[in-house]
Amino acid sequence: MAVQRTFVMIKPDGVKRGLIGEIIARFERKGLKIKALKMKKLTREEAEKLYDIHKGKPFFEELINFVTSAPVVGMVLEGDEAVSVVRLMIGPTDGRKAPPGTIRGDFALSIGENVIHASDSPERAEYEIKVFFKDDEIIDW
Ligand code: IDP
Repeated sequence: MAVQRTFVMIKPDGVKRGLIGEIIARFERKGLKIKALKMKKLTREEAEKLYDIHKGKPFFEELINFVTSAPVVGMVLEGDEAVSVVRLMIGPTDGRKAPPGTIRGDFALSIGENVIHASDSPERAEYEIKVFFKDDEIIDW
């Protein structure tokens, strides 16, 4: 058993469409533990840090404009193999190709505005958690 932490962020489209509760409920029902939870409006600097690996790609500007356009909700989830479990639950990037039953499969119809972000490795999770949360916002329980 490998207990991991992962970073999840409900993107502006998910917040604006009123999907916060629906999405959090899925993670709670799965048995993942919420160790931190916060709504915030990302600054451009924070968004660029969060998505630093995509700098230079054709969609980078569009992505930064999108994730800074309205509030997002970030969370730290903990559980056995949390990184891969959450990636399975959110589905592939393109909402049009994501299978029904996944979050993107059920709620997204776009590759850019795809409702949710989740870290793709434990190392990336630790980096992204630090961009979004201060140490004392993560609760040990
Ligand atoms: P992921 O969110 O499934 O990990 P990544 O390839 O890491 O997907 O891309 C990060 C985010 O960048 C995506 O979730 C999406 O919002 C945006 N994105 C990725 N590819 C495209 C694209 O081709 N056009 C527009 N936006 C894109």
